[in-house]
Amino acid sequence: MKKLLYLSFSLLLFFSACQKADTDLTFEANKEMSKGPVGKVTICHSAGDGKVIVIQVNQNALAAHLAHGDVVPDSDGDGYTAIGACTGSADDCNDNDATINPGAEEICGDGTDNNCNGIIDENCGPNFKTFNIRNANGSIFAPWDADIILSENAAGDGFTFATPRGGQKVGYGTEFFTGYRVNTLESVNWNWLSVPADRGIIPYLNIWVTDGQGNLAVLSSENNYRGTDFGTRREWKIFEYGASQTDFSWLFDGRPASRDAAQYLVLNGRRITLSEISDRILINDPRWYPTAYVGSGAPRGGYGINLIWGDTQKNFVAPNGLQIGGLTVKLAGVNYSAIN
Ligand SMILES: [Ca+2]
Ligand SMILES: [Ca+2]
Ligand SMILES: [Ca+2]
Ligand SMILES: [Ca+2]
Repeated sequence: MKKLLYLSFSLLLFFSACQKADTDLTFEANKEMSKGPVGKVTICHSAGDGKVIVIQVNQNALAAHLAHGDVVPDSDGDGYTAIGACTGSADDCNDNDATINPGAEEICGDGTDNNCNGIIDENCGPNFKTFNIRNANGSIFAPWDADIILSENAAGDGFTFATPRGGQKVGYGTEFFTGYRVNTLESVNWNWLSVPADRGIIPYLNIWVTDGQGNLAVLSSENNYRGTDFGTRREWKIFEYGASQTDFSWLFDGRPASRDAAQYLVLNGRRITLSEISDRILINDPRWYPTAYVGSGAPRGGYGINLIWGDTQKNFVAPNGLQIGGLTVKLAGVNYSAIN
């Protein structure tokens, strides 16, 4: 009995010293109260000698224990205990978010390691696909010229294009980024595997965009944008625009914008960067676009971001045509590798 009295007194002192638990801890305690078993919470208790032991405490004592440095091993209640926890699975890489744990599915494009395997957005690369745009005779319909060589590589991160004639046009596009803010697009990069004789030519970059209010356009880069920073690059042309033929203020929350004689998009007298475009402007699915506004040289299909080769024969007549691999797109700080 004497021993029990001593223990009770010690516990009283212990908890008296912890009465000023903050509201967060009280919230934690309340959250833990809602879990079973009734009235008890499992914690990793710091024994004071460097050791940590698993104990169960009453819920109304939890806040005091937390204030002393004890921890709830599964603080978000998703069934997985925190990495380094004294009990349980000890593999929850974010124990403050119940949607993140080793049993969760990886969510693409959120920049988060949802399934705690140490890799952010694995198997989430954009699936680019090859497609034909135009024959040498200007037709935009199949059958395509039989002498066009167009094939994607096995890894799905690049393709080969070759042709003996001018006028033809092909593309490599993805719908993966549809719905993303265009001003978060940072760069597009790849490895040259075969370069035509005219090294100045690179595939055009076309980005379909909309404000969701009926305004549509294609933003395009035709010079050497490969690997450059779209947040500072000021060479963005505008094409295939719809109802608005001259006024591009919709891209900039009403600020006056226009297209200059060289087809570049201009804001307040200066060529724009992608980062200057309004948060409201999203990468778009071209299938929304009225056919009347789309020229015969524009990419079709459901590909909001496209790399376009074509027009001029000399661009593609190197012995192996033009080949790229290792295509990547960086958006909102995440580097996406193209995959199949
Ligand atoms: Ca957890
Ligand atoms: Ca978690
Ligand atoms: Ca992951
Ligand atoms: Ca993710």
